[in-house]
Amino acid sequence: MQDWSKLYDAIVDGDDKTSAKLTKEAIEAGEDPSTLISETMVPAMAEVGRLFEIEEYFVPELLLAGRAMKAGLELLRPILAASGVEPTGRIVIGTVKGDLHDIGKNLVVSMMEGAGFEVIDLGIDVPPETFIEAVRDKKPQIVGMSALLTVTMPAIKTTIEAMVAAGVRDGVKIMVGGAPVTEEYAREVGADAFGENASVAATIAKRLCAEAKAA
Ligand code: B1M
Repeated sequence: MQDWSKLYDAIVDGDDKTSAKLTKEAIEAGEDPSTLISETMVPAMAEVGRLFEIEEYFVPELLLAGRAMKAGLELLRPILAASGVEPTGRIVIGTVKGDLHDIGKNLVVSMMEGAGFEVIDLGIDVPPETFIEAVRDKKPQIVGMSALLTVTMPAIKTTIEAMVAAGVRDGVKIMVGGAPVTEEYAREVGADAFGENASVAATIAKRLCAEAKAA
């Protein structure tokens, strides 16, 4: 892979125009989208998080960095999706209630699409009722929930409990993820799987889907 540190810098600096321009150049240079994301773009967002933690960055910088990351991801998404062949299965996914972070979730969506899944993306700040409605309407094999804040992580539990109460839990596999979420937490709240990152999530989704279809 070529040196794409300027793309890294563009994301850290929150420069969406340069991020898009350099991502385009990387595509034209034939870079593998997954490698570009995992080795350049995701580390840039981790650096943004570090700068926020040490109070060099504040919310406006987070917003700008998020926008710069998205500008690049939007260009890579169709390429990731095009690598899929047969529809592998259907996934309903969303960021849980109270949580506005969607960059990681969008990455998961792209990787799932790349793995051949039909993805119904419910967006951010998704209340339990919307997940339940989507399960009833779309009949997915998998429901994915993302949470990025320790204070919104409990919404995963609440959503699963609401799904149980509504009688829609048993027909689907549930995968959860996001920075504060752990394997242990996933087990504790009754999810079927924890996805540590987007590419692992796509691999696990294939297994879950096969299990759901076999059941
Ligand atoms: Co916020 N934020 N943020 N933020 N933000 C974090 C998460 C934080 C860790 C920053 C920090 O303090 N270091 C911190 C949370 C602390 C905590 O709870 N422990 C934090 C905070 C505090 C906040 C606010 C409260 C700030 C404030 O207002 N004072 C506020 C909350 C708003 C809300 O949600 N209600 C807030 C707001 C924002 C912005 C809106 C400004 C912006 C989001 C823009 C957007 O998403 N459109 C933002 C950003 C950008 C971040 C950081 C810097 C980057 C997040 C990100 O995109 N990471 C973040 C710091 C950090 O994470 N280092 C931070 C890159 C992304 C690729 O990784 O999302 O982890 P991630 O996704 C990974 C995996 O987790 C996994 O796969 C992805 C790809 O590999 N994954 C799944 C994710 N979902 C999955 C689902 C799966 C499977 C895998 O299955 C379904």
